[in-house]
Amino acid sequence: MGNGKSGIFDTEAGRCLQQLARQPYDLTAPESLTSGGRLEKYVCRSDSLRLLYSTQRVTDQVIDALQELADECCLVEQFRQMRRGAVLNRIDGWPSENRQVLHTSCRDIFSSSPAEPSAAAQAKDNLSQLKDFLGDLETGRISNALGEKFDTLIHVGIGGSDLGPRAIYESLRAFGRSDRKVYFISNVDPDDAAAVLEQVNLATSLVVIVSKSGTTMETLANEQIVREVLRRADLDPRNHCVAITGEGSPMDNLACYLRSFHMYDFIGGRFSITSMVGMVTLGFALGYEKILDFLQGAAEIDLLAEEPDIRSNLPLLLAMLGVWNHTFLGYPTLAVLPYCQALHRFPAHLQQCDMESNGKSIDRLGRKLTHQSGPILWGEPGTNGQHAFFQLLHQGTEIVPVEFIGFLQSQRGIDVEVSGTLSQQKLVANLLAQSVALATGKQDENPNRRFPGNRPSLLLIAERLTPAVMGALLAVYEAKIVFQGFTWNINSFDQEGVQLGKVLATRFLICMTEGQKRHDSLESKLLQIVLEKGC
Ligand code: G6Q
Repeated sequence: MGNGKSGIFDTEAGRCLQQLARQPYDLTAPESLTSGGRLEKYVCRSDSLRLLYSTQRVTDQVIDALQELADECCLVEQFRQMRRGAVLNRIDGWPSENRQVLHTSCRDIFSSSPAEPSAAAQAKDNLSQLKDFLGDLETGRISNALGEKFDTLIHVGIGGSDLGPRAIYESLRAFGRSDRKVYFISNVDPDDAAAVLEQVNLATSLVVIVSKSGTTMETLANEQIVREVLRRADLDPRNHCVAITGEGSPMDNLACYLRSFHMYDFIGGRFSITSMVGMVTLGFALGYEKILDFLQGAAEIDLLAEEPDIRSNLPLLLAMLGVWNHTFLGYPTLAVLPYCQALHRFPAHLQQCDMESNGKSIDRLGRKLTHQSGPILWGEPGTNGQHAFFQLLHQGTEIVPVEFIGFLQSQRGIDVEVSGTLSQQKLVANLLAQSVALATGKQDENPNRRFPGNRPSLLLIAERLTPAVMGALLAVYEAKIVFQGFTWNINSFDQEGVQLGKVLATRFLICMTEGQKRHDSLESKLLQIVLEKGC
């Protein structure tokens, strides 16, 4: 916490919010949404997005207290320091990654005075290398052994080296080049690679291997599968494989790759989409100009996130509404529900970005937290979800705050009027209906048909999901996660919690390769039981 206090409840604003949380705004009262100009008042704007939050259980007093909490925790000041290169990825007094957090530099390329000039210069340099590479693919200067152009890209990576690039690629496919295809391989399940490799023309495929560490078991295994399949097709893997990796990593060896792009310690995997981790694949799919639009959208939000007024700072407001729901009203999960098919992988990306960042139990001094850290995040696109889990959202015993994301226009513009309305209108009508139904509920003498209401939601709305809007949406969520981590006083930028499983998996693999030498070990006993045939 910027003020050195250990817990959110030690702050004056925290105590005030605890009081206010005893009697949150009643969304089920008559005219609860329309009185006092609430619908019009509770709207926050960025250049391309609008956040509508009248369906949250908040009042002006709550928003004022959230502003005070943001100020007491120095959230905006810490965000400014982050963008300027402060070493925020650390636990004071304990060995930790001890790194800067500069994913924002990847898009700080439009201003003449970037927040951290050397990282921004590096980002510009990488982009110019990428521009040349894409140009060479276009002209055929880089081609396969037969001089044919590459028309397919296979992106191999996992976790942060997969989820974000995949989610953004899916979200912008409508803007993709029709002459190019992109596939992803991530899981160490050999069927994942096999399913992709059996449907591509390997001869015209580029394989982009993405691993910041260059040591990730799944990615190295998948790389070898792809290389072997290339060799079996009489193709030289070196002429097809591109590496995206950390400088000096075991993969940073140009002798094995057609081309290498670098990423840096100061960009965490789950925050790396706007680095070369995402840009090479997106540049191939969309073209260079569109990735610049995407980066510009993100850059605009990074600047907005430095605005101190919560009512004008959309990512800060989103973050603090989340803190209100989770920390003060006590709702343990959060559903992000895009009413947009193109965003079908976005909740999966946010699941990693949010839960790996804020799923922590100690503060930035290594002390046990005295409050909850991040919520469990989940989601699926609407309207599909309405025919699945919305029953629980409306009538279940668990209250789940919802963040709806919607667009007024479709991406592809192909739509037909059925029963007097377009499908896009049906989509938006459903989105609005769900938000109102969750808030106001419905009385009925039949208890089975009663909707309790008071289930908070908000709407993130834009005109159309373009590359620039997607960049903005991504940066909003990245900044939200960072602001919440600062509020909960945790280090959002490491992921020690994923290490233990990796170590144990290696022990099982050793057991598998060495046979059952150590018959008494847990690993050996469990393996024997699992591998027993015919069970
Ligand atoms: C993300 C995490 C993690 C990481 C993967 C892949 O923030 O660090 O999900 O991205 O484990 O790591 P590599 O890129 O090093 O292969």
